[in-house]
Amino acid sequence: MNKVWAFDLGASNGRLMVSGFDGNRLFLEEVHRFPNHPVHVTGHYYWDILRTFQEMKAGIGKSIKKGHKSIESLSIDTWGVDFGLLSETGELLGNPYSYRDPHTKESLMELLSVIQKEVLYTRTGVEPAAINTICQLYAIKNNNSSLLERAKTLLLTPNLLSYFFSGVRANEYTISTTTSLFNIQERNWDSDLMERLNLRRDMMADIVMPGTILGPTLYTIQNEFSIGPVKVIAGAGHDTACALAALPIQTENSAFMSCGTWILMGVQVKKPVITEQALEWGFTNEGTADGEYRLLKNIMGMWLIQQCKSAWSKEGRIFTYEEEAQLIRDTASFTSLIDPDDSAFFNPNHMPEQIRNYCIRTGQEAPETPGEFLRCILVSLSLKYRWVLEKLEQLAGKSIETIHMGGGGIQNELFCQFTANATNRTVIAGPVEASAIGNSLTQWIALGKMKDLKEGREIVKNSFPVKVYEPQNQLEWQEAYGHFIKLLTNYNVEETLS
Ligand code: LRH
Repeated sequence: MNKVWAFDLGASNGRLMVSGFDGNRLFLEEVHRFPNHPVHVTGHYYWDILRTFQEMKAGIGKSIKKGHKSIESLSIDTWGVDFGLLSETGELLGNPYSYRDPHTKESLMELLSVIQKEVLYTRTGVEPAAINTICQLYAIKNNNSSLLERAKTLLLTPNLLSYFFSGVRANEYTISTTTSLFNIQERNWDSDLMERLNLRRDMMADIVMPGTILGPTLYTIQNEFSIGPVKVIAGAGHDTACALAALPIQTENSAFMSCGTWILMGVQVKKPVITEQALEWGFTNEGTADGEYRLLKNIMGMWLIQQCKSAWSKEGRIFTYEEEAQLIRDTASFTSLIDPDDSAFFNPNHMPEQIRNYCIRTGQEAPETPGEFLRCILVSLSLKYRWVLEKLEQLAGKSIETIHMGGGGIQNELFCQFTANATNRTVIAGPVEASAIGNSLTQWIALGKMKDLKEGREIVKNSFPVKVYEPQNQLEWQEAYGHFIKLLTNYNVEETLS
């Protein structure tokens, strides 16, 4: 059976999956998993991208050791917006900044004083936010301009890594649409926008569509592993685009949720939705693996839980997933609620303390025990999805009957059930490894082994199980939603990410 390597990198861990396809069914095997966190040093957050590359190569080594033969190609998907800079001679210039670096703190305001928010949104379809590539570049220009002067090429994270494998410099469509430098009408880098901000358009490597075969692996890679050439494919480079590609969505009346460090909730649309309302509610239009658009909202997802657990583990309190679930079950229902997207939660030193402060500030009982924190987070996230779902229905002009959830977050069954309860919609959860599977689909299509994504989704449906959650306890969830809306109204819902 032919196989491909799908590297799926998130902002908390990365993995190499081997995907096999026998013409009818897809098979997936995890070969290597590694932590992937930004490094905090001298007040900045950087990606240790060479370490990441080293881990990716360790994955290749393991795969070969396991006897995986006939690997046809590889592709890489990652989180959005971050990038690396290359010199004239093709060397990496420093460690890429993480989107959580505080250097962009002022840059959104500064940028919006040059380009009006509405103009930026109309041109790019992306919610103006400090994490976006455009703000990061603007911050570097203002604070570290010599770095930009030396830069010859900007490559977005998946494309930087595929450059390390192939030596080819190209940016891929889905990841390029996350930058807020991509003109959504012209479907290319926005030269005028860049000129107005004094950013160099010539740095932006050309955009290629998902499924472009960049070339064979470099000889150095082949020699290192004593293997022949493997095709390096720019499949869908953005993890969210990959996740959407793999979800077994059957009807137009479905929303998707990609559940990882961030939770992205949206619908696929043929044309971007760029309206005053969409801007006001903080919705973004990004590219899909089949060249259309995902109208979605970024929601601060598992990050809140990851950060609480990291604070607790420093105090020696470590919980298994089963223990976490039990703690949540043993805790009273709707005692305190937060807006998960409040800017206080973006990158605090101590997440539990921020959550407590938020509750006190908003006149609620503050959580004390891990169970209370976890329940507060999960319930609040689920209620936020209901809010997003209602707005999505209005913006897309259709009703949403089912929600397809994919990604690591769905391993938490309570989380899926809460989402069904809060939204009063059927939730179809699976596959967990949606991004890696979507990544492999774009490779199988590029290799001519599958016709298109429609066929790919059908194959996913027949290859991986899903779990269905029906809404429960509507009375109490309706009431909780009422409280949540009051909270958002009183404490400014769109004070997000900026
Ligand atoms: C999710 C994601 C999201 C972003 C963020 C930085 O992984 O790609 O779409 O905006 O990471």
